[in-house]
Amino acid sequence: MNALPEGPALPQDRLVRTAIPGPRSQELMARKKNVVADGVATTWPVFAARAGGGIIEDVDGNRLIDLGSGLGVTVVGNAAEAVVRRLSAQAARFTHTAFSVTPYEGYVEVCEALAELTPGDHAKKSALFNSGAEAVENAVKIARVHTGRQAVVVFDHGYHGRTNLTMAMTAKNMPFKQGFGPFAPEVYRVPVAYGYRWPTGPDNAGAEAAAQAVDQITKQVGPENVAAIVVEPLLGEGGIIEPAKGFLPAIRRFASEHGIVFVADEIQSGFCRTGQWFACEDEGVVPDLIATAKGIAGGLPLAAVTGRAEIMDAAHAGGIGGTYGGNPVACAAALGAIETMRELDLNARARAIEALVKPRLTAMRDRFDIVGDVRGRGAMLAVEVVKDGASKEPNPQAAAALAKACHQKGVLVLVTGTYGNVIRFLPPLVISDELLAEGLDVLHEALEGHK
Ligand code: PLZ
Repeated sequence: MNALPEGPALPQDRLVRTAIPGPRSQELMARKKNVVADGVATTWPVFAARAGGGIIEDVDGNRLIDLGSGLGVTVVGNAAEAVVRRLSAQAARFTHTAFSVTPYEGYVEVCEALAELTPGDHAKKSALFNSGAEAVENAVKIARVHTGRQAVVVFDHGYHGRTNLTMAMTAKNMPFKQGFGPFAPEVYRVPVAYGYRWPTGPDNAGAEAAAQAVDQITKQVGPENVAAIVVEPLLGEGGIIEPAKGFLPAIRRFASEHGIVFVADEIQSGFCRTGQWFACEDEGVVPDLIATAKGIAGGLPLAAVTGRAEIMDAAHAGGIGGTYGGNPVACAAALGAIETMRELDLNARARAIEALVKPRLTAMRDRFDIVGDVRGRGAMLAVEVVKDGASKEPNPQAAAALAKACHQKGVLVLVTGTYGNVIRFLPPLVISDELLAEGLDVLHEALEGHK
């Protein structure tokens, strides 16, 4: 492709010039060990010096292919031109006033963009926050005050954050919850349509999982007690699980029938990642509220809740907010990121990435018995690693070994999933076709060399 405007200054090629991690990274890791809490772990003991396009350059001068986007954040690439330009100009004017004390235009402009870009043509309003978890918490607060109800329904394999309420909403215990309880009450978990592991097969998963979820909500919670159903339209940390067709529309219908606020957590799947502005558009699902973060601001901490004006307005004045939410520099970055997504048509680019990567992953599945499943959309793709195709038994050891082999050759892939056996690909959308192909070559070699 390379239809991108003048490429970033950073050379767009893989270069492994030291052992990985190199000596300088090792030195920094030793310093980290002394002063950074052990709970803050790192996927890869390599320290960044520069990043842009599809490359992270480390402090030893190695250039690594980035298939992770810093946990799915840098959709527009690192240090994207429009992001840097706009945030620098804003930082020179002022860096903070607190929107709730002295407002500024950038916040309003971001909310205008969100009203335009999010699904549905109803009147919409937004509130801005700092992190994904904070956005999810606020979506729940708004849904509760709007409905006068307390219960929150979430799904198997769901991930919503690390704060107390969002830990309760997150499915996986280790490492996210272990030892950190007690967790917030009134959170109920129901099945999701995980096609690959659905007992009666992927074709039945959508309808059957929806029926089970509705049945459990009805019997165990009572729909009249449910404030919100919160779902990731394409589950990220749980293992890039696309709910089987029909599942999301059925849950959306059930929510409408019972006055339940349907909240889409698009923190990982939003902003062109899946080839659409938001993943829920794939089945035409219009959420009442949508939580966004990550891709929204090109790497600056910003998050949002956007939704039906009458729901968003339910909270009393001063009921939602925070010191930094919608920071002016982060808002400027968001406007730069959105400008970039539009200008480069990153939705089309995400679909082109899928067209390039998915057939290669499918070929790996056909060749290697430990590659059990290939899934995802756009630039949110994954392979699920198993002991063998027949048993589908999760194989987290092999997933970790494959990721490590890729890391040593200078390709950053992320391992995720409830069973720790999913290798996921969340590249920046401005990565070149050449780097993507080379990253896949390295994974292919790692599979060849496994065992
Ligand atoms: N909802 C769907 O993916 C963050 C977290 C990784 P924050 N995902 C990456 C880790 O180990 O912490 C995420 C998400 C979805 C909510 C969140 C939370 O967003 O910005 O990390 O709070």
